Amino acid sequence: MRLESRLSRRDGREGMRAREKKAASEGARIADQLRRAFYGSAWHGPALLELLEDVDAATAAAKPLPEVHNIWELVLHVAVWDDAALRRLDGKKWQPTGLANFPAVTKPSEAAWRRAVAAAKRTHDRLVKTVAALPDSRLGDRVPGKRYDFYHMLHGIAQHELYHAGQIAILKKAGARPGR
Ligand code: NI
Repeated sequence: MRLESRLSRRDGREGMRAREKKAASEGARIADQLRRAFYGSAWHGPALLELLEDVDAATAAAKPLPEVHNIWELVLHVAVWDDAALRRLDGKKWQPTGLANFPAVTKPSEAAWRRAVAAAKRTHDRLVKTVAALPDSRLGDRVPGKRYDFYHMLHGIAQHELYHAGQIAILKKAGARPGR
């Protein structure tokens, strides 16, 4: 009996240590950065979804800067790259180009906009979950078809989300200009 309780105590301690180790894994740390870039609290300021909180379908589909993708297109594009990261982690060569890179917005409506944001969230959540569980040893593996490794790509995904989040912040300001 006593031995059994000692053993289960030890198992509990070891379980905790294993969990701590997992929480400190590089994958878990990158997953945290991805989560912050997308949902908040990011180091620099507003994350992607924080910027989208007050954006409706009309604002998302507007083109305040004619030569620049609109907010809706940027959200679809960010999801394309979260998905690309997942495919590559799955061992596939994947380089979205053309319409696969910047999908077209068809029939804008409030429901379609909500669906687009929800789909981007789902893809991002899948990526965060996958990256959090990634063994550190995989981070040094080369991305299929690329000269860089997964560590570089996954940090790049967080950078990419915030690069386009910054564009969305500018588009919101441009769209809110008086007289428009
Ligand atoms: Ni991009």
